[in-house]
Amino acid sequence: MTLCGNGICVVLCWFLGVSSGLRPVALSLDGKWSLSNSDCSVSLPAEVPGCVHSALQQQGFIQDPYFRFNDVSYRWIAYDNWTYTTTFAGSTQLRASQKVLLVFDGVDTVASIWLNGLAVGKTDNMFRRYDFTVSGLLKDGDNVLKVSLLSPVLYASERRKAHSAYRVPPECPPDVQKGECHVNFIRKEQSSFSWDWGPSFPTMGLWKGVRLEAFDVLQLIQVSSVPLHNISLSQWRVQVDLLVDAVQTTNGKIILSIPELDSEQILQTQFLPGKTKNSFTLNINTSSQVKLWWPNGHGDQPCYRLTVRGFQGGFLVLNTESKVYFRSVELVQEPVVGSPGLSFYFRINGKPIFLKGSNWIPAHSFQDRVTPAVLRNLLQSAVDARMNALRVWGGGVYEQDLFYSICDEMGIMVWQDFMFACAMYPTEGDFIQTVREEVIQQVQRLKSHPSIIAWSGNNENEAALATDWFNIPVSQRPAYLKDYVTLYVDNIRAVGQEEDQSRPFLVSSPSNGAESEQEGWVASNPYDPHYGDTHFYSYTLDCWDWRTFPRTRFASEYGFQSWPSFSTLLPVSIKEDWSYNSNFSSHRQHHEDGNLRMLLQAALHFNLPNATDPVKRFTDTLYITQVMQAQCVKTQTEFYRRSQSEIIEGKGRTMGALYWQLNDVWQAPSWSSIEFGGKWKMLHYFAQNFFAAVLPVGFEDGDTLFIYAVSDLSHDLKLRAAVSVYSWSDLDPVCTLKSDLHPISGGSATAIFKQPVAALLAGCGSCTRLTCLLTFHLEDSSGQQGPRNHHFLCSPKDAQGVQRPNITARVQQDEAGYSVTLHSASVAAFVWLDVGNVTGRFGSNGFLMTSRNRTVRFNAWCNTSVEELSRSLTVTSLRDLY
Ligand code: BMA
Repeated sequence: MTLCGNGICVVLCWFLGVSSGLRPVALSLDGKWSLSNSDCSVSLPAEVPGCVHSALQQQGFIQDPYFRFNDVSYRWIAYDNWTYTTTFAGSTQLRASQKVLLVFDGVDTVASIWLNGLAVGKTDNMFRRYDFTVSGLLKDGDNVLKVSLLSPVLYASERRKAHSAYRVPPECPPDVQKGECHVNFIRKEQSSFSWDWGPSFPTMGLWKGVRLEAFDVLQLIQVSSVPLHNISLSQWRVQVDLLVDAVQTTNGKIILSIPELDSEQILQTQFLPGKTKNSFTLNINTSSQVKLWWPNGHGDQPCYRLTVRGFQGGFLVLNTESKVYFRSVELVQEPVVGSPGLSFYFRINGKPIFLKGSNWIPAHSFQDRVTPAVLRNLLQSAVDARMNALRVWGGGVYEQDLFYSICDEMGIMVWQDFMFACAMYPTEGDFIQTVREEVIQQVQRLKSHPSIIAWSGNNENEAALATDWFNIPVSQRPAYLKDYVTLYVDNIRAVGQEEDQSRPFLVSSPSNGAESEQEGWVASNPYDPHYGDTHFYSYTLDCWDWRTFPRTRFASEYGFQSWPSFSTLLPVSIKEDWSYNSNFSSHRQHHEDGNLRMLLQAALHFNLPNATDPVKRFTDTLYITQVMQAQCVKTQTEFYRRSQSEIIEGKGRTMGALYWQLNDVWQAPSWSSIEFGGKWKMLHYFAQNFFAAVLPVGFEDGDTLFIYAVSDLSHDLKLRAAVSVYSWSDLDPVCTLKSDLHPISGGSATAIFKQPVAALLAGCGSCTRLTCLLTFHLEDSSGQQGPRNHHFLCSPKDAQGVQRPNITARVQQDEAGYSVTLHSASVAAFVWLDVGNVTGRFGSNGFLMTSRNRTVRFNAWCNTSVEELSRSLTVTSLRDLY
């Protein structure tokens, strides 16, 4: 079958002016503009697309905004108003066209737009595309286009003042975030006024392209296609929507075709004047075999080429080509035997799928720096950690097209939030109006992507109301509930569902799904584990104790903070910052008591660093926070994965584990598993194992050791657990045990080993909980299946017999790349290889070393050498800290 060659399937759109025979003209206005502040004391060249902060830095007016405390030093930028100006030549061809549109793909955020001194329009929503008709306003020769941006901070504050009838909380972020207030009053990236993992950089600018489009007949604004499956007829059809701007009523015919599926449809059509959405259906030839799109780990992601051509009186008036992928998605919420409540899981192409992954936040405060390479690297890292899903969180941005195209290609399922988070929102007419348009445009833009499997109205706003985060007086509660339903149900959901019926629509995350709807859209407890999805954070409870986790249907957020590595902090800090108690370390921490909580959690199981050298103590502390985070998230994720087939005390059948959070917006402590710049934290290396398709999970319940075999495969297996008991003081196992072979169905978690720890140790030399630890794996007749795992019988800080491993390392190069061969003198836990600022990643890292030698591959992302790697390499394990 011919698929879209090499993933390159360009969308071509061109439109012919039929009457004049002229092609429409598109004139890009991207490139160098000039920029000035309100009193013209600062003026400079500025790149479009781009933002004020980036322009100021590029022209040397400011330093790196991420350096040290610059987020606070540069606060003034967002309190000023800024004007972007460009001059362009107005050709006769442009001016002769029937219609000329000035198109902004994204304006951040509140602006008035002037062409040759005349006002052409206003903007108030960074998530919308704007176009303004400028026919008649263009001159021959030079035309001057100005975009005047209002300070987003002052605008938000004005809107807040104007909203005097009642509060729309929260007014301001907590002080520790050093942010700006009232972000909920402006339709802009909500985390740009600060978040608990990110700085306050309220950006301003033209963050997407600007151009003129001139045409005589019609212009295609958006083409989208959604495959729909009729199960009873086992037939596919593709619904194709064309958003068209026609100069006058245009009759003609449309030809839809997918040549590879031998499917074509010719339809008569009439485009009415102005902007209209026109829907067509292409029935797929039932004798053609449709290859389906599958999530990563469940199959391939084949795509087909769809062509749409429009003719008027024999002339081609539109011609576009795009990709179509076929898959179905259902969110199953139905009664569960032995459990009150409803199930909550996704069925893709009829197959129940456990979602494994994380939550995505903006990859930079300045979106103009999110390059294709940055996106590819992060998404490849997600896939390399065996994720099949990401949630695009509602406090950031609707990501750029490329993000979703890569997810399509890689099989990453996307749970797409609408951009509302952790707040109440106003519901005045103009706010609702702009939100409706935002939702229409975003759904039209994104709905062709098979990767998106669900829309979700907001992040945590149902929970905020239900559990009263903002101390709303009881008497006023009905008004807030009404506003909530107005915004998310009567508008966002209604508009979203009108545009796209092909996927489930959730109103909030977390929510109780269908049960929330029953309870009037705000459930009394949206965290109820018997329904929907949950978010769960606890920093004080012991994360090694799985009993503290909710046995939920679907864990869409959970996590622990850690610090990024020293090499990531280096470019934004100086020597005096390199201690855990420095002003810098507190400044970068935006979560109340975050630095302390990390150490308290770590101290439950580990000795904390006590080096006298201050820098070593600092880097050791960074390391121990990563150890703590990796182990905590591992324990919690393994708990969710092993809970997929069981109902215990009425709870279970967990079908999703999306930890908080995948990536970082800057160099600071956060819940991420990937540091700003792309370096993997220990957690990300752990994810490679805890998200493996076949995984052994070990845990204790009432002093009995259980090992579960978890399988995401489609076929059944027969597996046994093989357990090795090691003494902390010796690299040779004290004893080994094997279970019987057990049948393991595809897509299940099954207990295959059970033994009281005391009995196990009694049969194993002189082992005690303090002197020994366990490793285990799954195997069948063909050998080991899935990764090796381990289980500590006590906290490593209490372990007896732990030796200094004195690990030595040798870097080598062969045809396949680089490798590091380690030699250890003893059992070593959380062995961590770090090559500083040499970018790349190891095959595995943070592992438990129970052998004298181990070779680890290093995949370099840039040119390096054995010398550079040897020079940069440090090896740390738990025993090196104290
Ligand atoms: C969740 C998220 C974010 C936040 C994270 C960590 O609630 O939705 O708002 O960053 O917790 O606190």
